[in-house]
Amino acid sequence: MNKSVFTFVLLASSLGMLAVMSFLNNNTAMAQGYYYDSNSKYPTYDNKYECRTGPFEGFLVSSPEFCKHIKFDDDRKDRDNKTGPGTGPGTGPGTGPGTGPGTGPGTGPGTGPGTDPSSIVFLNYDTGDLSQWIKGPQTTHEINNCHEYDYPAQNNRLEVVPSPVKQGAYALKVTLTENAIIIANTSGERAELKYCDSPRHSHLFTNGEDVWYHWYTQFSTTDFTIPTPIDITKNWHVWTQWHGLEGTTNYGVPIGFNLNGDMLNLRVLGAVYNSNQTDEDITQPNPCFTFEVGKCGYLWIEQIEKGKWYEILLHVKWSTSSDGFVEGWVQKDGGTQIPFSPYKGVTLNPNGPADTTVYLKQGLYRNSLINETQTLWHDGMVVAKCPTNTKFNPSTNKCDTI
Ligand SMILES: [Ca+2]
Repeated sequence: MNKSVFTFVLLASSLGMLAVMSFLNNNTAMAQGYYYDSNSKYPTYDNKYECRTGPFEGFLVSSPEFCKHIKFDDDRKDRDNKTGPGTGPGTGPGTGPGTGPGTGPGTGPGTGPGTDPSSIVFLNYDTGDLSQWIKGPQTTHEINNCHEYDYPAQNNRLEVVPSPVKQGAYALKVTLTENAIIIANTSGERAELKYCDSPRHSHLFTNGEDVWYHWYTQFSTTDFTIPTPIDITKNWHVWTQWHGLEGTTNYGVPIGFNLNGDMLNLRVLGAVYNSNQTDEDITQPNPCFTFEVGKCGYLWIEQIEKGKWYEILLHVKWSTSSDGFVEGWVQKDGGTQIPFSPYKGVTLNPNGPADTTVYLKQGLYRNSLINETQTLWHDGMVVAKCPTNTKFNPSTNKCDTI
């Protein structure tokens, strides 16, 4: 019997209720670091701003101790937009036999928060707004919370639109104009959403969690300009990413969907760790530069095709050890389903503290050297945790038996 249930039973009984190629640029740390601009180490910045949210915003921003409050987000993963049965401490009546106060087993259904093995969270924009990603009130133009864009000027733009849509009634339109800006205290140009559990705290995926992600992305035929000359070493973009929260080891983005030049790709940074590199190397553009599927963490590389919906299913076991994995597929407008090159290994920082986690971001993030207007749409994001012996079925949005 699980401990919480046992505890419940004891409690219930006592009350008498029986019952997870090479491209190196001197200044733009592109390979590992599409995530940093030349003068900054983005993860550190990110961590700072993560750490300065909350009730003590503005104080002790670089203090590791201060960051500890973020852990509490781990306790919030069972909130909002979620379906599925709970298995945490129950509050229902027990049905087992009892032999008196404090000694009877119970089998009552759980209704409280806890280790929920099956949950489906919809981040599909069908509410007609950003409320599935952003929880509660948030100051417009305020960055480093649940969205990062320059709303007033409209050059870094996130909009919920009724067309084009792939799923449901609304989709997210993301635009960075030629005048997009580098939002203060971050690097590159961006318009991104973070999946948040509460007004200023990202949902954190943690060590050991097995999670499915499914969504659609389309790059505009008319309004997504690939900078020319095409240069995969400089013209980087990130359009969906899982960002490491723990910033002291510079692990950055363990998993990211990118556009380098005109090539879409999925990269798992854990593979770089597996090539015997050290933490410090990750911040330098030198450990691994082969732009080829199956090498350097690239699980998929394909020339961009604008005007089509890319459907993506990604299954990840978040882990700081060898039992982590990444698998899934991509499909364009109902065409051939292309499996990602399977990856096994660390998906979370293996050298960080026990609380190493990642959060989900979707939108568009690019090298600030890019001066083109670029529009894309994201739609239908679903985040699912399925019980053992089941898998997420995109067509039903349910965890179906294997
Ligand atoms: Ca939708």
